[in-house]
Amino acid sequence: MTKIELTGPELPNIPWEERLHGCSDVVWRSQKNPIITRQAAPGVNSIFNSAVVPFGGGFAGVFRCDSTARDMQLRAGTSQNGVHWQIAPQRIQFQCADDDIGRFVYGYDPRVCWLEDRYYVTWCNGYHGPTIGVGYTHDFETFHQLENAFLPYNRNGVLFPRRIGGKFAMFSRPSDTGHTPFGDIFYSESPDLIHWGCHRHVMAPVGGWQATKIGAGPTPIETSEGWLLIYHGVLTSCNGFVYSFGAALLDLERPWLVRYRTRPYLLNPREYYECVGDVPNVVFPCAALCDPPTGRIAIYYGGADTVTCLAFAKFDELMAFLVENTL
Ligand code: BMA
Repeated sequence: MTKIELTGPELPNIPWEERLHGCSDVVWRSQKNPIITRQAAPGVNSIFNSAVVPFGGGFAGVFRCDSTARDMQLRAGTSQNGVHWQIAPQRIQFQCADDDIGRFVYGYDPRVCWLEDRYYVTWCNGYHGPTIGVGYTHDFETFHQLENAFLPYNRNGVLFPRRIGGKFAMFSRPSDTGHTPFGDIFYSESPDLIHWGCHRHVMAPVGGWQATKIGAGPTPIETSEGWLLIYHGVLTSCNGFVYSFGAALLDLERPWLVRYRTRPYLLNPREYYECVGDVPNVVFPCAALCDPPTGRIAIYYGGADTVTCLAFAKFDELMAFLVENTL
């Protein structure tokens, strides 16, 4: 097999910590975890399941902040180093041409994707149940909201960072009104980011850590041999759901075709801040940064629905693990 290359722009200031001596994990945690706690913003119960991107020589992001009133909000944030974050004291107020769509009900689990000329935000948006909200920003100060991508009920809407076959592309996970006990990843395309169709099935739960439901995580990462998708999977234990994450490599031009998919998880809840919190036993990835020249990958994930954490991987090692441990 030809060597798989990470493509895309370089990011020399990517947050990075080497794997500790004696650790053989393919994905390892930051020693600074949790990097963001409720102390980072006023009136906040928890900051987790959040998305970051390179921005203006540093970093910016959209953060899931559940308030002390337990409203599920999105707030903007900025950082010089990707580790220490300034989170806005108020929620994002999207500007929207249609009051019915723009009315705030709740927003959670954001993803952020640089696509052509702006940063798009997708999130789980309350509109007669959960569905996929779509918006954009140029500066992380003013945010605009477009139409919801799908009918309720849907979650985990994740845009691709470029058009595929001339169309915008998104993963999503049709679900229900509650703590959905099922869930497959689907692919959809759109000519305009408003009208979505040509839906294709990508992956179903298969057993083990990914037995109950699965959902796309960070924006897919382009490689020479396909899209690297980091995704969460859920196991139903006698004590409730356990959220882990793994990875898959999907066909470049037809991303609903799965080439490789990890049978073992890459990271599962083990540390205190992943096992103890508002929802125990959750690691939930929503963003990844990459630096192609060094192969460094930094993964941002929520811990126990309470804090935001950081983990690291090396691209070559991750790809070798994926190929050697595929389903
Ligand atoms: C999912 C979402 C996530 C959350 C997870 C575990 O359904 O609500 O935001 O992290 O459940 O509670």
